[in-house]
Amino acid sequence: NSEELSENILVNQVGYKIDDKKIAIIKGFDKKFKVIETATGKAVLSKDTTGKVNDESSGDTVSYADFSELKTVGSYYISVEGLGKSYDFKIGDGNLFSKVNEAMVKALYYQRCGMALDSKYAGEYAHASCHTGRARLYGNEETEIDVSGGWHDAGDYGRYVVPAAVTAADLMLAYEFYPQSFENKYNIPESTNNIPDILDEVKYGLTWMLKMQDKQTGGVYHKVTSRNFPDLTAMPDTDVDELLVMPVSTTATADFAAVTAMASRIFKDFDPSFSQQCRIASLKAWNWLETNKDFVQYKNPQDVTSGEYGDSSGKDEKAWAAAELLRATGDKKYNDYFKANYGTEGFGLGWQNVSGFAAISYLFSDQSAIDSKKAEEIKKAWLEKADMFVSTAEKDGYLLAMHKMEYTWGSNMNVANHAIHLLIADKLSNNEKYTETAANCVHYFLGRNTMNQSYITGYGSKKVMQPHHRPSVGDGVAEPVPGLLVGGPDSALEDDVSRSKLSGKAPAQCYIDDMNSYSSNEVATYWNSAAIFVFSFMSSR
Ligand code: G3I
Ligand code: 9MR
Ligand code: ZN
Repeated sequence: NSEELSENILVNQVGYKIDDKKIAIIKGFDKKFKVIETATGKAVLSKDTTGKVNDESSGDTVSYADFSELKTVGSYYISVEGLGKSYDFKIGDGNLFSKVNEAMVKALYYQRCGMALDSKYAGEYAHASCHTGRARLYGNEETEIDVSGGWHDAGDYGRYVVPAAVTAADLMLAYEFYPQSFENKYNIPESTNNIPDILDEVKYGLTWMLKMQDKQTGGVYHKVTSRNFPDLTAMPDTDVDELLVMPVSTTATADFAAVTAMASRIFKDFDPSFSQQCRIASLKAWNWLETNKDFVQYKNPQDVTSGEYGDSSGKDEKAWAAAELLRATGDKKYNDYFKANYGTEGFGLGWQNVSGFAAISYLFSDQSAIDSKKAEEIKKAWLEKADMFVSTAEKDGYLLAMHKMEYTWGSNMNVANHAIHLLIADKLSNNEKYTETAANCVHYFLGRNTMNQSYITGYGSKKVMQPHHRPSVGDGVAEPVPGLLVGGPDSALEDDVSRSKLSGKAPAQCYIDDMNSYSSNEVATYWNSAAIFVFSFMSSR
């Protein structure tokens, strides 16, 4: 029966924009496909597939059903004789993606710590306030400080400065580059003020981060967590393990300096006093970096097993701080530091390598103190890397700028970060190849992948139902908290479920929708935020 659902016809299960390229990916090599209108069952297009690519990351041989010429708004599916049919999808405008984008921003509200989630905003995901007690400084029995607030990092309840800084940075950049995508309100407690909701969310995260700074030295504590991860069924408000504030690190302090400098600029008109507070905190953190030139590395002591977010270098973080402080203040000394210390170092946009954020800051700065020769060099390297991504995607079966080695823990962040790189490249040097390749990230997240799986909770036909996310496990609600992007395939198989169920699979297939598979199915704020940048682009046109 050709009308049975096929796992071999892969589409963006949400949809495609009217004027965009519209491609379904077919596992195997079938010559003919049809686009069927869902309501009538009538074929509106009948065509030959193209291409035949052996995809290294998935082990699949794929061909393409290109129906870009179909520009009628509606609901459809793809049908291939002998194979069956795809999930339904829509053809529509940017609204298709702005809904998902809003849910992803709202998901950060659901991650908030230190306040009750009222049912007025959180509906069935409401819970009482959590982690509001004072936390003890590790190794200092007497001192307890207030570090309440911020976002739960991921599926756990730890709050870590390094990934939170990246989350805030992604969100601010999304707002700066695509402000038109943030005109709607998301029903959060701050929705009635005059600040865009996405910036209210950023402020929530940064207000906590400001508390993580040691007022005396300006250094920033690495994290506040319990010693060990709580039980998977623990709700935020029932997790009452003792909270520990772990020591100051170079990476936390430099990321903090960068992101508070950025906020001082972005909040200048919206919230002058918050902007000023961020500026002062940033300068103080920089001062710590100047007086503590040797790298202070964070490592979990033996008795602490919560997340580490370790790093072996603070070079990229410090360069990012210098770039943001230069952009915020115009002070030439930051340019001197940046020029002397910044190589491009891979243009990372993740928690461990932040050199890409440094580049973006330097390239889009309007300060006269920047060195135009240095900026030209960086721009050239940025565009070369973008061209490399385009050519990788042209060879990839799923049209992604992903090498098979990049399906590591949080591979979906790699997918999104490559798209961000391409979108920034397009801002530097307009090129349709860049935006088209970036859009493939969204198609991949929403189901056009070898797993036929939408990786975002609440969206798509085959959507994630069992994320490694404590509130979703513990709340007794069948549907997980919506708008969360999971980590995605991890070929290193870093949990027991993956090891027992996925061994031998191709990298892009090392994914399982199982709540115990934290290495493939956990969520994290900085995966969401990276995707938010890309979805902001998709909803902006
Ligand atoms: O960087 C290497 C790369 O050089 C190598 O080629 C590749 C081969 O597998 O591995 C890469 O390292 C991986 C690294 O992530 C990439 O960033 C490691 O295998 C992998 O173990 C590591 O995973 C991190 C994980 O914590 C374990 O430390 C994730 O990035 C990070 O997102 C995740 O963060 C956790 C927090 O600790 C706790 N809270 C939840 C959060 C999300 O799962
Ligand atoms: O829930 C934890 C998750 O947030 C982390 O990313 C992951 C890796 O550090 O660890 C999870 O906790 C597991 C622990 O490491 C081992 N025992 C089972 C825990 C999950 O319930
Ligand atoms: Zn909490």
